[in-house]
Amino acid sequence: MKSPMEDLLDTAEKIRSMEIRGAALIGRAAARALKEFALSIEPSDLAEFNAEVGQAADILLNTRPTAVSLANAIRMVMRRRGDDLESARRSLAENADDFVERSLLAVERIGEIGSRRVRDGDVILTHCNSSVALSIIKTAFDAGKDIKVIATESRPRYQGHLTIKTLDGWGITTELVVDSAVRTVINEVDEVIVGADVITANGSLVNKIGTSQIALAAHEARTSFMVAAETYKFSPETMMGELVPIEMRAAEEVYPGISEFKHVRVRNPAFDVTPHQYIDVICTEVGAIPPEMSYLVIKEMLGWEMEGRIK
Ligand code: RI2
Repeated sequence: MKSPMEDLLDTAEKIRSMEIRGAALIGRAAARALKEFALSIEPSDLAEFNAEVGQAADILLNTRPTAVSLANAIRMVMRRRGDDLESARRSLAENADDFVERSLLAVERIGEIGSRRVRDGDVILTHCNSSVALSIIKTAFDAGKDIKVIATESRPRYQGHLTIKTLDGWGITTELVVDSAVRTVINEVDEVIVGADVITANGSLVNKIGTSQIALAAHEARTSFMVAAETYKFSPETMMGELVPIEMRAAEEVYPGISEFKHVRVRNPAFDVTPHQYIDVICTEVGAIPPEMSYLVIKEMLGWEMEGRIK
């Protein structure tokens, strides 16, 4: 039998190594892991409970530095804790269940909202593997729209292979292209649909590396660029002026055996920033909004966060 901390470290390692990946999934995995941890530990009083849970939250938080879904999920799970040990334990577990439920509902709702913008006969280009972008595509397809998808490989981790597997399972006609083929095919595309790791206060998008080049190609070709993002992917920190840290991942992901070279290094940023000027719409569970409205989403939906930060 593993200890509660060993179980939590297992989940943290799965998130770090990307066995569990995708901004929404890591948020839900962190919420579930914190709940299990809180229900399994045996602290002697509330102070000890808070200290142990706080330590567990920090471990999860440090696994993927860019994804604000992780930070927002953890904060939502940790808020409003009771005045005694058992009520604190209970409210943490309830908050975790509530987060998971609302996160799953958001994916469904965004599917409905975003799919209304997809027309019969459209060709959609998607990058990486976003469960929320796929929800839009699936909802449009289930509504009887005749659509075709172009999916990028999404090097270096090839999340595009996960995307084509899912699309194939749904019976959606799909074409796989290398990342550098986007400009060649963009004139055949009616809309780009991508997910999000972070939306900043000014409406910019932080998403899988390569997204910003696609946005640039779409902008040049006058192709619509749609982002699918739950409200907990909006970053309150950016409202306080903070910049989003871009996760740098291992060189081996790009070139296994790179260490044999003496004069070559690999740079492997996992994400890039797409300026809001290149985004037509962000589909959230509270509506399809222009990127410029991101500030309001943070204020209205994540307002509780600001209260704690402005003294
Ligand atoms: P959903 C992924 O990051 C991709 O960048 C994807 O666009 C984003 O999370 C959102 O995914 P990674 O974990 O939450 O592959 O929409 O680095 O599933």
